[in-house]
This record gives sequence, C-alpha cells and structure tokens, in this order.
Amino acid sequence: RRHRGLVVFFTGLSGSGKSTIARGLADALRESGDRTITLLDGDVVRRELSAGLGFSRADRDLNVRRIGWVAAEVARHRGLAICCPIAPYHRARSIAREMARSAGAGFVLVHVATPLAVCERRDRKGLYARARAGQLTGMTGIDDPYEEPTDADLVLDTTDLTVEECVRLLLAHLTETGWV
Ligand code: GGZ
Repeated sequence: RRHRGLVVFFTGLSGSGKSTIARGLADALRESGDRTITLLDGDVVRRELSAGLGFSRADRDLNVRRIGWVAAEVARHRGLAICCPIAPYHRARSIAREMARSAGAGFVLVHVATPLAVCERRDRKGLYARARAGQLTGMTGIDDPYEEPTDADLVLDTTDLTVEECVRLLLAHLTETGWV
C-alpha cells in the first residue's frame, strides 16, 4: 500500500452524476478503511468556502482553485480528498492537478462524460429548463462553455451505468494504479 496523499477530482456537467458517484466512492473507501477521506461536496463548498461567488468564468476559476488548494492540502497530509465541481475550464483543472503535484500527492481526474441530452432529460433541479426558457443565463452546456478534458485518467458515463457500477470501475482503477 502506498501512503501518499491523493486527490480524486471529478469534472462534468450539472446532472452528470459527479456528486452521487463521489459520495458512493467516499462511502466505499470509508468502509474499506485505512485512509482518511475528505469529501469536498459541491453544495457545501459553494456555501462555506465560496460563498458569494457566482458563475462567471472568474468566479468559477476561483471556486475551482480554492477547491484544488484545499484538496491539495488534505493530500499533503496524506489524506484522500474527493471533489466534484463542474470545473468547466481546462486551465483551472490543470492548476488543481499542479497544486496536488506540488503537495507531493497523486491526482486522478475523472471525467463524468454523461452527454448534455441525458443530463438535460434528468434535469433534477430544473436548471436546464430555466436556461432553455431564457430565465437563467450562463448555464454550463447551454450558453456557457464546458471544455472536454483531454487528460482524464478515467471517463465514466452514467447513461448506461448505475452509480454502483461507476464506483466499482473507479475503485478498480484506483486499485490497479496502486492508490487504494
Ligand atoms: C452551471 C449552475 C449554474 C450555472 C447554478 N451553470 O447540478 P447542481 O446545480 O447541483 O450543480 C451545479 C452547481 C455548479 O457549481 P460548481 O461549483 O460545481 O460549478 S463550477 O465548477 O463551474 O464553479 C448547478 C448549480 O451549481 N448551478 N447556476 N449557471 N451550474
């Protein structure tokens, strides 16, 4: 077993399944248990760490940078941090990767690549409908960019996979690469 810190960083559209998979991963890792898990949940981060930030590029970049920094600090102390922002910009994601590397930790980028059409069909929060109706501007995937990662360590699509299956694939990947 390695004892280096690790950041598992999810990226993907709203409704792609990031948070659910992240929570499933955190639960599974806690059960198998010899590592401390810190889950930087999206809603909690926006409330506690990034209160006051909106969804402009500058605010999103700052939000993702804060998440990346906290995750890297957790990993510096040999913890395992899991975070799941949309993180729509490549540059902010690379900064997060670089911060983990500088902390001597590993970094696994998981692209939850569930297509927009599927996320939009689910529309759990009604945000896509509001964006289509012009009541919400700057919605990622509708009138705001999502830069597809070209450097993902793992790509998951929840269209045809259950959360449990995604968690299993992710655990298999982390085991194969020696992280857990
Ligand atoms: C995207 C938005 C927006 C806009 C509010 N665009 O599905 P959710 O609801 O629970 O997750 C989304 C969350 C995105 O916040 P992040 O901190 O992950 O974004 S970023 O990484 O870009 O900083 C969504 C909700 O906030 N939401 N307005 N315009 N998602």
